[in-house]
Amino acid sequence: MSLKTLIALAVAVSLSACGSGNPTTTPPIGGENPGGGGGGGGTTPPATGQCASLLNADITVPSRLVNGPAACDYLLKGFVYIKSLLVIDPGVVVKADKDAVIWIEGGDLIAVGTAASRITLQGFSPLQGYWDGINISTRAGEVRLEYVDIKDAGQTCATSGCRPAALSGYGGGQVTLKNSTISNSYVYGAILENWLVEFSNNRFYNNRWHGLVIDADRVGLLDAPSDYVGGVQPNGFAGVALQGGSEVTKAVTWKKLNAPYSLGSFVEVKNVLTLEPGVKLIGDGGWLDIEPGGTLRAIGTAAEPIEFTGITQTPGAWDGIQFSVYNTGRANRLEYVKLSYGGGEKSELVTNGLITNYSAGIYIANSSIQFSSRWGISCTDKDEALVQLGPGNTFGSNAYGDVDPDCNPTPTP
Ligand SMILES: [Ca+2]
Repeated sequence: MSLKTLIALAVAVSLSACGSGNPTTTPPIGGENPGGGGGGGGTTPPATGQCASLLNADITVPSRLVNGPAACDYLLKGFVYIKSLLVIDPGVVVKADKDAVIWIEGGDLIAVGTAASRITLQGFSPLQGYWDGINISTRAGEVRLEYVDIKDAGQTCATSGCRPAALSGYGGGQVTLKNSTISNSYVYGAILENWLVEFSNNRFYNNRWHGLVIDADRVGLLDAPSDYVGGVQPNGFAGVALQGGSEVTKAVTWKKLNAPYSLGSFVEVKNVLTLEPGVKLIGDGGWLDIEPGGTLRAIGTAAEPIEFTGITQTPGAWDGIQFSVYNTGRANRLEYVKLSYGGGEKSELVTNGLITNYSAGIYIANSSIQFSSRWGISCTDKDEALVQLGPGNTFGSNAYGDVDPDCNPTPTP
């Protein structure tokens, strides 16, 4: 028996194991409301939603979803665990019943379409968050999504540690996302964590919150050609959200994208973080913490400065950049950087200025530091001249003053 026959057999077994014992033939669609069984929702499925097969049983043996002549190849119902290999062929259209979930639990999901024959995973009704989406568990294997369009997934969740997004997970597996789109989520489009290994040319649009939330250690994988804003169907928030509490543990460059980075909480920098000219970071009460071993190299140009600002033009709208207590690095550089509207009004947690410095060496030139709710630059160690001010800096409208005398700043060419 050939492998192909084996797989086909496996699919037949797997798919017929579900529901009505009505193997691969036309499942309930037609007049039946797939959302109706769970008491749900009163959304009438569109009349054109004829699906060829039902996908409502766990994938426990290697299986394949094939592209048949039907406009909808599979109806996804309920909570489907992927515990083995599931391959989705190019051109396959899966429509998801209300609240349906694909949960990758130890298995692999290989969904690789082509430019001409994309794979579609969408809600049976084109409503934001009609189904839950793809969840990648700690025990996931390889997840490869290429030329895949995920629509109408992404539901709210209330349990601790849950991830409200159409594509998200708990830190397992190896995930590739290329040439794909995620749209029409009721929450975030995707939350990509430390299992992300490859990312390029994706598009996030019409998601109710940010299109993308990403672990700070994976930001370096993001590419400029991807669309994080959504064009004429924008996401509710324009930024790429940095996951709160995540860390930069490897030397990395954050690229200039078509959206700013959003800092809603803190990010800890424990290695060398380089920002490309033109990078913009918008803080909403968050802060950047340059920890021991961490270095910030924010070197813009006159034409493309690097900007850190608040979500609103209010002093204290975000906290600021803190060079933490035991950071004794000497290679921090800020050139052609515009810092504004920080100072820590919201959280009172760590910062005492747009820049708060304990023991790091920082060179600042051709930069502007304005509209802090506290100091422009605050320091604690007056015995050592740790802040070197190069040419071309401008200060203004900082509530406590521009440069804390404890900084004992050294003018430096
Ligand atoms: Ca088809």
